[in-house]
This record gives sequence, C-alpha cells and structure tokens, in this order.
Amino acid sequence: MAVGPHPRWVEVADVDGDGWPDLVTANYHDAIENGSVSVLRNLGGKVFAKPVTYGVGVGPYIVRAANANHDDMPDLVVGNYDGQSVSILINRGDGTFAPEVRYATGWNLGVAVADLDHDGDNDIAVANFKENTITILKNDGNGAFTRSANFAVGRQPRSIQAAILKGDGDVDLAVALAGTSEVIQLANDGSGGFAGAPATCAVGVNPKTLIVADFDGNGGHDLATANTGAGTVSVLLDVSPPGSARSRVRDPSRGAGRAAHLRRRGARGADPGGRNAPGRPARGALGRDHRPR
Ligand SMILES: [Ca+2]
Ligand SMILES: [Ca+2]
Ligand SMILES: [Ca+2]
Ligand SMILES: [Ca+2]
Repeated sequence: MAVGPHPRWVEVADVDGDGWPDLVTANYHDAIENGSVSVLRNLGGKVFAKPVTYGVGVGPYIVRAANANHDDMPDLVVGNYDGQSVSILINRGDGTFAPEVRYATGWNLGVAVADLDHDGDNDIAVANFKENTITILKNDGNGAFTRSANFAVGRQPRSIQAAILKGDGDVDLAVALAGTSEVIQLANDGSGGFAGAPATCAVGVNPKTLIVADFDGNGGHDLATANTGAGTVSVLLDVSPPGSARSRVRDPSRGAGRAAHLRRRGARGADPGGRNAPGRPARGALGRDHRPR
C-alpha cells in the first residue's frame, strides 16, 4: 500500500472507532518540503482503505496516536525533525482529521504523550536531539498546547517514553541519550515539572530506541534499549513495583545500577530506523551527517 514519500514511522490506533486497528504513517518526504501523515483505515482485518494524507511540518519522523481532547477518539501528535516542531491533528470523530496545528520545539526525534500534570488530559514531552533538551507541551484540555518547560538533558536525547517509574504514581519520563549511551529517568514533581536530578544508567553504545514493559512481572515498569553502536539490547529492571517508595534500575545479572547487555549472535541488533526494521515502528537512525535516514 503506497503512502507518502519516505515513511519513517508507523503507528497503530483505532482512529474511526470501529474496533479494527488502523495504521498511520509519518512520511518524511525530504528535508525541505513539508511532510505528511497517511491514515489507512482497516476495513475488516484483511483490507485497508486507500490512504488519506494530511500535511504536517518539514521532516516528520514520528507519529503518536493519543486523545488530546474530550471525545475519546485518538488524535495525532507528529514530531517534525527538520521543521523543529510538533503537529497536532484532531480527529473529527470519524477517523478523518482536521488540519494540523503546529508548535515550535527543537530538532526532535522522540515524542511521548501522557497526562504529565494530573489534570486529566494528555500532555506531550519532546526529545530535541540537536539541542539536548526536552520540551513539555501542556494541554489546555481541548487539544491546544502551551510550552511550559524546555530544559537541558544529556547529549542527543533521542527516544523518550512516559511511564510510572517511581512509587509515587506520577508519570515520569525515560530518555535514551544516544550521545552518552545512557538512559536517564526524569522524575515528575506531580505537576509536570522535571527539575530534579535525573537517575542515570549506562546502556550500550548509541541507544536509539527505548521501550517500556514489565519484563519480570513484578508490576513495575522496566526499560529496554536497542544499542545501534554495540549490536546489543540493554534491559533495565525496576526493583520496586508501583506503590513502593523507591525505584531504581538494576542489572539482572550484575547488581544494581547497571544494564544487562544482551547480544544476539549474528544479528546487528534492533535498528528500528534502518531498512531492515522487523516490523517495529521506526524510532530513528541517524547517519553520520546527523540527519535521520
Ligand atoms: Ca478502525
Ligand atoms: Ca480526540
Ligand atoms: Ca495534562
Ligand atoms: Ca518490572
């Protein structure tokens, strides 16, 4: 199924509410003209409708589907790398989308969506790869956003996830720093502020993708990275499930504070931005010229 030029990411969401998961791609186009997203509605499990394409900013690299207003229908949050912006497309209620509304960020490669300030609506955290910063966009409840914070982290923040990582129940942020081969955990102060010193854990070289799962079944969120420069995957296990007073990552084989590097013999490791990505959404792969490819 043809979509726009150079799709870099695919997201799954039931955008029309019919119970069938639909597809949304972020189409990079090139570094000059505006990019697009294509929405492919699932017509019943085996057939998808022709893509419907919407314009966004320059160089979209990632698209997340999440509700941004009060209607329970998933909207689209698009990170535009070259355009240094985020585009919001509000679902009209039937799986079609209103024209984008764009917000300035940095050169972003990672976007996470969650209610960061406990007011019942979804906010946005953006990882700005070139600026080494995180931008927080807070939702007014109707799908309009205000940039409420823009703070520095380590070198080349790339993949970002929102999840409860501490025992206080707030949604925290985990960020893979490609430039320092670390994952940092930014603790939410309860109002969507992340001013405290981050917890840092070393992972393999050049982590490009970060995911969240409960690998050990203890109810606490764990993390894993795909380390492009090392050919490894790092797993960071949470020692404390939600509701407990503290949380740290630990190496399941070597003790606290370190990641386990799981090398797959004969495999290059997950390279989700690469051409051989095995079905996972492309979460980025930078070339030597520091451009996504
Ligand atoms: Ca659907
Ligand atoms: Ca919505
Ligand atoms: Ca909120
Ligand atoms: Ca766990």
